[in-house]
Amino acid sequence: MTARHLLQAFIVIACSLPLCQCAPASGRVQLPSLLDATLDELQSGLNAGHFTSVDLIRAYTARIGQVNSRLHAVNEINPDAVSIAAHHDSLRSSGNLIGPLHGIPVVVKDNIGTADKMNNTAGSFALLGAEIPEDSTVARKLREAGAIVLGKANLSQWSGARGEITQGWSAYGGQCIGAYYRDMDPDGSSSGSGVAASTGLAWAALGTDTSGSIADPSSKHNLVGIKPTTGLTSRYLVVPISEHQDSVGPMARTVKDAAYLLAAIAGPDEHDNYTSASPFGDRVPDYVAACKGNGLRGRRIGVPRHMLQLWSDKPSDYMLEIFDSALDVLRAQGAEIADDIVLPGAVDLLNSKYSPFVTGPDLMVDIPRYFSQLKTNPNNITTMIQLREFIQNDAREGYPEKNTASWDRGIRRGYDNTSPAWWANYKAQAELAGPRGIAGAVDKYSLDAIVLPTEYLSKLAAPLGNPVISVPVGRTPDDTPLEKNKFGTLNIKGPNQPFGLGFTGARFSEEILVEIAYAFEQATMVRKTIVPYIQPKTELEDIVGKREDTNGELEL
Ligand SMILES: *[C@@H]1O[C@H](CO)[C@@H](O)[C@H](O)[C@H]1NC(C)=O
Ligand SMILES: *[C@@H]1O[C@H](CO)[C@@H](O)[C@H](O)[C@H]1NC(C)=O
Ligand SMILES: *[C@@H]1O[C@H](CO)[C@@H](O)[C@H](O)[C@H]1NC(C)=O
Ligand SMILES: CC(=O)N[C@H]1CO[C@H](CO)[C@@H](O)[C@@H]1O
Repeated sequence: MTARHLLQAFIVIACSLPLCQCAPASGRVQLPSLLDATLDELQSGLNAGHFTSVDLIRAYTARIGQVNSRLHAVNEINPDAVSIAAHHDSLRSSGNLIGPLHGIPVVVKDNIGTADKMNNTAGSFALLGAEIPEDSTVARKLREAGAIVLGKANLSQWSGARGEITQGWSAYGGQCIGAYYRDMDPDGSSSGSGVAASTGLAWAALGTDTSGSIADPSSKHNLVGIKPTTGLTSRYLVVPISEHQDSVGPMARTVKDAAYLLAAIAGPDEHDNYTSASPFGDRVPDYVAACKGNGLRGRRIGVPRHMLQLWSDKPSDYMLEIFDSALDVLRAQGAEIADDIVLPGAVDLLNSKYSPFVTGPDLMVDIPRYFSQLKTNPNNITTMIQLREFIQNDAREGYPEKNTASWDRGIRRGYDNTSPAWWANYKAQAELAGPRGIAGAVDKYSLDAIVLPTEYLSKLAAPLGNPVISVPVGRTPDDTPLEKNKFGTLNIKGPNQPFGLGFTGARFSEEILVEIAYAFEQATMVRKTIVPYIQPKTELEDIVGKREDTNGELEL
């Protein structure tokens, strides 16, 4: 262990004392800062009566109002949030807590259905005004854990599955922008979930992932993201891309908070038969308990370094240096690093020889199935051809500047996911991603996990729905030049750009990954060292004890 690491370990011990819980000498209660507030901090403040859930809703709503015209992170706010919070406050004062997330505001990506006054648009006017028969299963489970769904987060429209369009843009929500440097491309497709959780517009967010859409934006927005194994969380009444790859998961600011959210939403669902692949039945592991001291001791972690060179966009020297020092931290915490392991399927997997022929046909079947589940379908859309027609003819949808290339291809080729050609592709891809990919490496090298900078890892885990967890690890230096994305619309590189360390492993190995990620996070605590340059101003101090005037407007 180097001197630097000893210092780091010392700082971690000093900082992990629960300073915020103590009232300062002045006697005035110190309320948690909403940029970083954890569930434990919020719950202890709520239980102590320092603030209420109504205060939280008012504070977060004010914060959304302060940044949303620039960042476009939130599409809708739940008009009933204050009254729901008031109900949760009265339950709390009579000692009746619904669950671990009691009275805590969460935003969900605007493809996760909620049977309330909010729409579920996937960012498109094609779904505005559509009604679903009930809550999506994950929204229901959030509410059963006590959470308040405060709003719907912007996203890359149709989760990025419509065509060649800047990440984070949707017709309904506008262009979402990242908060860490000027005109920051927000990545996606869970862009608004990333911005909302990272700038403290809610306690945390749910995103969805088909091929990196939770892990990648979590990395770019300085968050902990968990893309659960496909089948650990239900996709019922979530606007889909691919039944074989989609997964709903947490985007939060700490590993423990992400674990709380995962615990709330995981579990079997008769409406999503992929959940019957879970080995856990009703008894999902205790992901919160997995956040304990020594989760790295004795773990074997593989590093497929060759995968860093498989992309046209190679990691910078700076990123490699941080990555190598992260490996030192893993070793110092007791893990054994199997360096330079080889995943022989990775090259063919990552050059997309198969994946468009798996997820492309899936969406042609799965999106119409979503429409068929609607209770009201205002535009009478039932097929992909009708959906494309709507998008191409409604001026608000930005066509043709924003195209429909993914759907054009699917319609032209008559894609469907039951054809013999589809199964041949799926089998070929599964061989690369499984025996010649993660499962093969886990077996051959006796690994608990595989680690890489998140953006080099997430696509490897996508085809067979392997889990990924991303933890903040560093940021780009202040003198990093701005670089435009391929559309010339936003900057895809720049200074102060956060990035994450990503871990993947066997399917349904989330408990181990949470243990590992928690131990790494506690040994490094990078999140709070990286600060967004756009931040909302309102804090609980500005809200607590302040009255509403007769119009329901906040007096600040
Ligand atoms: C949902 O969409 C309808 C338009 O169809 C709109 O009137 C309503 O305000 C939207 N709900 C919210 C919470 O914005
Ligand atoms: C799983 O559910 C889908 C959609 O509800 C259905 O089409 C499919 O037949 C089901 N598969 C099995 C094996 O039950
Ligand atoms: C959808 O169908 C209903 C019932 O047939 C009809 O009343 C309505 O006008 C249709 N809406 C559109 C936008 O075509
Ligand atoms: C809640 C909120 O601020 N919604 C906005 C989302 O973005 C669209 C497009 O810019 C606005 O019209 C909404 O008011």
